[in-house]
Amino acid sequence: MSSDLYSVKMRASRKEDNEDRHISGAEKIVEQDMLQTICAQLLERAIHHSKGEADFVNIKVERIAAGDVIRRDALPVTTCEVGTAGEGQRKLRELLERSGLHNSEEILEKMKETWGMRGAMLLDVDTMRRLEPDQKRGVRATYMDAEDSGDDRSHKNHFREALVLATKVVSHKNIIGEICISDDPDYVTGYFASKELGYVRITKLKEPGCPDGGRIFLFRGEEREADDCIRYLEHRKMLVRI
Ligand code: PML
Ligand code: MG
Repeated sequence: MSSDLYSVKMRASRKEDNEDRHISGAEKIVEQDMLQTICAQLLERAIHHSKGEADFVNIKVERIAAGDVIRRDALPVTTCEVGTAGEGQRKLRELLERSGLHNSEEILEKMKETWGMRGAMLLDVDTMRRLEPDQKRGVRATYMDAEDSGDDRSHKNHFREALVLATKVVSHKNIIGEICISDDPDYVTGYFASKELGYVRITKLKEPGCPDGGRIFLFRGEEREADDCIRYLEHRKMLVRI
């Protein structure tokens, strides 16, 4: 019988002008014998971040039944090398068009509304309506991790974490793709992911030093299906084989 697992989540923030500014966040799903190590590593990561020092760190540990965890293979990965952010944006538009989204311009325009959100925008690609119950926060895809726990987890690996997230997100029947630009000022690589195209990295989607970024989950279906989709994104547990 397989033993239970633990979800560990960390978020760090700092008070600025009476508002909590998000500094970093991370999550893992691990076996009990790794708990202490993981908590220490996440704490280290919380207090040393390029966005500055945190004055509030929350580490949450929850036990989850092994039977509640879905396991999936990671999406196949390809990389698209581009020279400039403009070229990267054009590539992104092309991928949306290839996915049958002929309002790509309008969809990309929505990225301007994602800056500063803690979660992602859930966008109905046919009506262009935003489906998040709280539009300031957005929808948070959580409770997922890579399956191999032996790896070095001491610092953030943007790519691995994003591949895990994208694999979970696009596995839902109503999600036809995801667009992501990092909000980390030092990280300019972003991606488009979908069931058909896999995880397509684009090496430059913004200028270095730019703190803007965000995610859009592209939804297609009846609006009444959005609740189930949000429940899946925020609560179903998934381990991804990379
Ligand atoms: C983030 O965590 O800020 C988003 C990271 C995007 C990673 C893109 C990649 O390297 O494939
Ligand atoms: Mg980030």
